[in-house]
Amino acid sequence: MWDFPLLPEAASSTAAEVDALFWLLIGVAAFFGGIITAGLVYFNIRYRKNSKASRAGAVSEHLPLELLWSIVPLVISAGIFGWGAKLYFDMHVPPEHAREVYVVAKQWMWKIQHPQGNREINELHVPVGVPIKLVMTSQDVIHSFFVPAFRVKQDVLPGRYTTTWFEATKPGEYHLFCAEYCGTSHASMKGRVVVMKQEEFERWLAGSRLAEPMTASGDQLFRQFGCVTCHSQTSQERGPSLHGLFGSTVRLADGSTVTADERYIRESILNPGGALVAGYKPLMPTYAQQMSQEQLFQIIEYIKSLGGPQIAGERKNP
Ligand code: HEC
Ligand SMILES: [Cu+2]
Repeated sequence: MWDFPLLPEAASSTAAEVDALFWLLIGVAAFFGGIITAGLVYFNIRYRKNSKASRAGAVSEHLPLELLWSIVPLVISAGIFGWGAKLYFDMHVPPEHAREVYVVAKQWMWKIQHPQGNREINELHVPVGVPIKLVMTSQDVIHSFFVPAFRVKQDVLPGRYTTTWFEATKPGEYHLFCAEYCGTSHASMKGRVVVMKQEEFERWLAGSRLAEPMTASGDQLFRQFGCVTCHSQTSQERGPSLHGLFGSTVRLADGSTVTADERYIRESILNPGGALVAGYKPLMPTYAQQMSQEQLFQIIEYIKSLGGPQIAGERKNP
C-alpha cells in the first residue's frame, strides 16, 4: 500500500523538476481550493435562513482587500509561468553535444536508426547519463513520442521534423507509448526504451550493427539520386557546395537568412523552390515523391558529415 505509485518512475535529468512544478500546481490549487471551500461552508451555515447572526455592517467596498487578492494571485501565477517557461526551454533545446537518433513513426510502429547504422523497431537503446536528441517525423498521420519515466512527450508530424531530448539517469527498461490517437491499432503502438551502462551500450552498438553507418548510406544515395552532379566541390556553378553547410547561416534570394539545420535541408530537398539560395537559379528538381523518410535522414546525416560553419569559408554563398 505504501509504495502505491502516484507518479511514474522518474528516470531522466528533468523528471524531478517537472514533478516539482506539478506538485507546486497541485499544492497551490489545493490550498486556495481549501480556503474557498471552507469559507463557503462556514458562511453558508452562519448566515443560513433564520440564523440569529447579525447582518449589520456589511462591507460593499474594501480597497486593501481587493489589492491583496489581485496582487497575490498575480505574483503566484507569474512565478509559475516563469518557472514553467524556463523548464519548457530546457526541455526543448538539446545540449550541443547530444547524441542523435532518428525516429520515423508510422501506423503503427516506431522505426529508429542510430547514426552508426543500427536500426530498431519499437525499441530504443540508449546509454545512461548521455543527452540524446531525437529528430523525428511521421510517414503518415500525427503520432506522439511519449516516455512517461522521462517526462518526455513530443508530437511527431508528417511533412516536418520535430525534435526533443532527454538524458536517462537510471539503467533499466521504460515504456514508450504513442500519445496521439492515430487509428485502429493506436493502442498497440508501443515499445520500450532500454537504458544501458556506457560500455554495455557500446557493446550493443557494435554487436547489433546490421546496416552501414548512415553517412555511408547517405553518400551512396547522394550519388544514386544524382545530387553529386550539381553539388560536388568542382561544380559550384550549378549548385552550392554542401561542405560546411550544416549549422551555417544561409542567405536566401529574397534577402532573408536561415540557419541550415535538419529542417532547412529537408525543405531544400523536397521543396527546392521554397527557399532559393542567393546567387543560384532554381535548377534543382524536387525529390518529394522519390525519397523515403529514412533515406532523407541518411542524406541529412551525410550532409552533416561534410562539416559545419568552421569550414564554411570554402562555400561560395556567404
Ligand atoms: C540540377 C542540379 C541539382 C541537383 C541534381 C540537385 N541540386 Fe541541390 N541545389 C541546386 C541548386 C542550383 C541549389 C541552389 C538553389 C536552391 O536553393 O534551390 C541547390 C540547393 C540545395 C541545398 C541548399 C544548399 C545551401 O547552400 O543552402 C541543398 C541542401 C541541396 N541542394 C541538396 C541536394 C540533394 C540532397 C540533392 C540530391 C537528392 C540535390 N540537391 C540535387 C541544384 C541541384
Ligand atoms: Cu501513433
